Amino acid sequence: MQAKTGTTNGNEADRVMSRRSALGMAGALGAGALLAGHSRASAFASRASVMDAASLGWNASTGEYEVPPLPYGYDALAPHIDEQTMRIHHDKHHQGYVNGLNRALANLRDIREGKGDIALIKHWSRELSFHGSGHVNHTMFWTGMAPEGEGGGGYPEGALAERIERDFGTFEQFAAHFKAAAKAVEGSGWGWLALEPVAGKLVVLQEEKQQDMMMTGVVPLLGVDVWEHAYYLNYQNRRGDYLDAFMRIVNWAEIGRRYAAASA
Ligand code: MN3
Repeated sequence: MQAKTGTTNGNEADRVMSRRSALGMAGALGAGALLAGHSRASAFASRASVMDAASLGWNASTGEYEVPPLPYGYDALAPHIDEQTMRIHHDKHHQGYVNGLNRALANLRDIREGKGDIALIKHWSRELSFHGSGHVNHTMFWTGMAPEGEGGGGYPEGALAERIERDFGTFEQFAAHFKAAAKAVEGSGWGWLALEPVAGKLVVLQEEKQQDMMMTGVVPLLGVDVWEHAYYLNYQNRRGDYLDAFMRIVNWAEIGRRYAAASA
């Protein structure tokens, strides 16, 4: 996804865009073209650096996505998230989203080439949105956590901390808002801290399933999975307890890096 910029440093922006892998898949990450050519294009050009192709598991030689390995051991987040939950969640659930994403892309390619059933284009488009978002969400989820005391927990620092205070009042008010929104997701879904990059404003969003109710153009920064598969073995119906535990393993350095990349 190449975008022309209307800025005086367009060559630099184009170079950055070509070096980085633009995602263009999840709605949350795919709206850059909307503002390409406008004065704020630079905000979107930098958005891709929240993740790169390798960290998203893109295999250019096969043309398929793969599940990236966890950046820590399966038991590293215990007792907040137990080893069995991590194994099932990463190896089975996340793998399922990647399989569904690759299957949707293959079926849409077949339709384009006249080998598929064009009557199913709505089905495969929905599959792409659901599984593609599931892959992006989980990839950001794993790397957005770290073992408590080894990068996990504590507080954001620097520019992110300042922006949280500007937009939410205090960190505690943000945390209460974030946990309440995630706890109140109806059914399966996610809680997100995201950046609306045009105004440079942080927002908290509820996402249902893997993709519904996000806000077009926002850059996701911190997501918590509130599907029951994420916590039920340990917490059963106590989603709020799981969210309290999650806050003790947030990798704020990584979230701060994402914020810096998204707002550069
Ligand atoms: Mn999940």
